[in-house]
Amino acid sequence: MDKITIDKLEIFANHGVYPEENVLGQKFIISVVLYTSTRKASVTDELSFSVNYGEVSHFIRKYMTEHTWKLLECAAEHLAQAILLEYPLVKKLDLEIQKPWAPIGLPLNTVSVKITRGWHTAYIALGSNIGDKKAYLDMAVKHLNERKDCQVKKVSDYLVTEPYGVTDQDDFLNGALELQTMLDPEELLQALHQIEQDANRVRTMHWGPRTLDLDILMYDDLVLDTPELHIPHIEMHLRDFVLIPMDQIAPWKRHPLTGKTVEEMLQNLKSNDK
Ligand code: PH2
Ligand code: MG
Ligand code: MG
Repeated sequence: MDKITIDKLEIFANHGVYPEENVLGQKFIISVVLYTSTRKASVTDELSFSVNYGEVSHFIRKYMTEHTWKLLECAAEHLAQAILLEYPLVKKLDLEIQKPWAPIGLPLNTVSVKITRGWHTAYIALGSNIGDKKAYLDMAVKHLNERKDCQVKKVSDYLVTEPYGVTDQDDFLNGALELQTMLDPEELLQALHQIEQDANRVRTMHWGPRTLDLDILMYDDLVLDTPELHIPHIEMHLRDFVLIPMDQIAPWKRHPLTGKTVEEMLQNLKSNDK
């Protein structure tokens, strides 16, 4: 992607662990690389199609002087998120904050923290088979969308499905959604668990009845396996209640390991069932 760079913007602010830093203030030097497509602006010569680096620079100065954090890490994290929220054309950024006068009692050139942050696309499966199933799925969509670090981009229709696995339970209502998120996979899992808990989910038996089940299906083209989390979802290609709603919102999306599109996975599943 194209980049717009602001290099070594100097500001005076109060971030620091030592109390005197919060009172006296000191110099911070901020560099940011904004990843955005410059194409539309370059063919039209229209600033509104791009990101105004002057505006971003003033935004950075205002944001960094209106807040005080102890850690450079914390300042960088908040500033990165604030820029991503304020400038939707910026999909990703590299941000460095330097503190050349860090009062550590030794001479040094500078200290700094450098981070990369951006928006990711995740697909989430929704399921419920207890109580007001539609209300639970609607609640999940609403709660996710209410977070400023998440934006629900697409929601499939909901469909009634027979229970898969443990079949001696009520029918499910299933769906899928596309999410734009700044959360990393572990944080996203945490957020989904919190929403499941808010829906009064009790975890009794594996694959048992549940008010709300939220599973990460895919996260960008990431392949991740930890004891808590498998991305892509290990059984997504075997589940019509996942692939049918996914086929509505992202039929072209490819499984990062098999290379098959959602549409192909659904066709394969249908022909294997015959
Ligand atoms: N979820 C399960 C087990 N079985 N069956 C259907 N029809 N829908 C589900 O969401 C579902 C299931 C475990 O997550
Ligand atoms: Mg599940
Ligand atoms: Mg689950």
